[in-house]
Amino acid sequence: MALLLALAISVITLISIYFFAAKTWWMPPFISEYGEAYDSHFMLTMTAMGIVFFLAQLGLAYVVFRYRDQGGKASYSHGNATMEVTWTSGALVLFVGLVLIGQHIWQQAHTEAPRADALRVEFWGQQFSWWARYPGPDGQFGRTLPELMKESAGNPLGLDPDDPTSKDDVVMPVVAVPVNRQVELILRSKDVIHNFFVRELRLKQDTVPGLEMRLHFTASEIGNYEIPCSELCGLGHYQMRSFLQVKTPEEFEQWLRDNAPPQ
Ligand SMILES: [Cu+2]
Repeated sequence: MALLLALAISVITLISIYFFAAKTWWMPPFISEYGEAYDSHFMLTMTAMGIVFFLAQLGLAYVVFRYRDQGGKASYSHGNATMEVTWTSGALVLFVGLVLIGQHIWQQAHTEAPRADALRVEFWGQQFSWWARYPGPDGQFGRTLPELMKESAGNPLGLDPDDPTSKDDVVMPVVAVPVNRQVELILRSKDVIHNFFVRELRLKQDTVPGLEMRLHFTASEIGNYEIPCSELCGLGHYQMRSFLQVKTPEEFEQWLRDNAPPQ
């Protein structure tokens, strides 16, 4: 019985490792400047954790077999302090080390200043949809007032009609961007914490009510990419999604004009 269990553990371990090594279920190809560094850091993490996983499961299989029931009396063990300290500090070094190696990728997208000519777009999360806002020809985001937020009145973000800079703001349920141009995304939330996640950009960031979370990226492939909300935000969370549409510069400008509010 113990031999069978040890074998089952080993076989399940090998099958799991095979699916990761063969990349059976994997991320789609990346389309942002962070992709290469992100993917190599991801592989480093997976390899390090894969080795730990393999050794730990092998150890488990060995112990199951080695200490199988042989009719003797069980004895009490108080554990081994040296070994406890060794693998706890080993795990600490591994986790902190991986964070230190990878943090420059996060830093590039979040704390480095965007280029002066970057396209600024606000992206708002709400239960349970997304809204993108463009500043329009005047380049300025108009004032928004919470008491004016009303979807049925066609004003989901509460644009203030008394503010002249809000008159040309474009509000859309999807976010379109021109290819190969830097975009500064300003993430906001109307209610609870949501999460902006585009696998192809290799970017993921919470949207927090009351805060403006900024990040920037340059999309290099034309296409339509899903934005599933990735923070459990309520009953309708499962259907909260939008799309990132990467277009040619001409198509993008046309799209902006087509969706501009009537003047
Ligand atoms: Cu959400």
